[in-house]
Amino acid sequence: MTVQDLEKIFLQKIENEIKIEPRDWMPDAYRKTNIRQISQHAHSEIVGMLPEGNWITRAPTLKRKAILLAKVQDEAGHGLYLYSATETLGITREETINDLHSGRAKYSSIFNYPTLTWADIGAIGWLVDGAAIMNQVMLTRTSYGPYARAMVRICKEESFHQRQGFEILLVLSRGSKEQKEMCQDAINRWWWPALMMFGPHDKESTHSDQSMKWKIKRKSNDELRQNFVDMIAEQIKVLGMKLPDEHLQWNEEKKHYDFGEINWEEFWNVVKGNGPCNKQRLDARRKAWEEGEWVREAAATYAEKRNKRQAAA
Ligand code: BYC
Repeated sequence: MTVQDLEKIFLQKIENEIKIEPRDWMPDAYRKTNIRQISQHAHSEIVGMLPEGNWITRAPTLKRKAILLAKVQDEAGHGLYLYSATETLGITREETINDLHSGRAKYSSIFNYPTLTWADIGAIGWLVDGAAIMNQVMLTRTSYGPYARAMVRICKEESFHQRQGFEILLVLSRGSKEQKEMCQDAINRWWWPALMMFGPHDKESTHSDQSMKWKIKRKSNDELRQNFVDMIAEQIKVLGMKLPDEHLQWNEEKKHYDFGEINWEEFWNVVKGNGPCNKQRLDARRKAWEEGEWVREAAATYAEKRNKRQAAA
């Protein structure tokens, strides 16, 4: 079969909503785009554990601590499914992780902001996990099978995360004057970075056109961002708080909320490594990798010995 024939079969599968599986022929660029996106997603899950992990020892009650601990562990699980999905595309875990540590691979800009108060844990759950779900629900229908299947479970867990975040803010919003202020302050600081999670405007997005054709992405960056604004603009009414955007207003004609412009200079600055916590996050990941060396060695030695024992038996 010629490459043209193989490509035709591949495109027919995409057209007919048949998932592409690891052993199927796929264009090199499709493989590369998936490796890029899935591994960056995996890195985001793992780096995303850091700002929240920062509050495990300071959660206000034992119950809150247990919930936060479970949530952070869920993120590790998400990283695991996603690194495994990346491996099905023919790249090793070591290579993807090296790309993160060397700064070659990106992770979501959002995790380069600090968590200053307990209300930030609420804002992350509500806004950051909320934005993540908005994006990831469409990814349950992405064309690469292992990625789509990983997303189904991840979305279920993320929706629990979002509710726990909203509940933290709901309690604070009904609390003392100081608690209300803390709640508003966290919303003020996380709102714009959460909107940045969806990536550049469609017209500036390098990969969108091709990714939409291959059905890796099903909705555009701007479309998802608009859906998110529409959802949060309603939910914030329950909290009795305000979103920090004077342009936010219901547009009856468009049946959407209008909203202000993102500070793109800030976005690209953070993406390029100059956000408030970029260095701290990468240093923490590199340290964890170095300190985990003995665990990887022990596991590999155990597996090798067990294989030899089984072969001899
Ligand atoms: N941060 O052509 P574009 C989570 C990069 S959190 C950093 O539109 P694409 C979690 C982009 O990579 C969320 N970089 O790209 C929640 C590209 O650069 P490269 C993680 C960004 O891929 C709570 C360039 O800008 N979710 O899971 O078509 C706790 C041009 O962009 C960002 C995912 O990763 C950004 N915000 O669309 C713990 C979802 N935005 O790669 C964890 C999967 C853009 O050419 N990913 N860039 O060097 C996606 O859906 C897509 O990759 C994006 C971007 C929508 C993010």
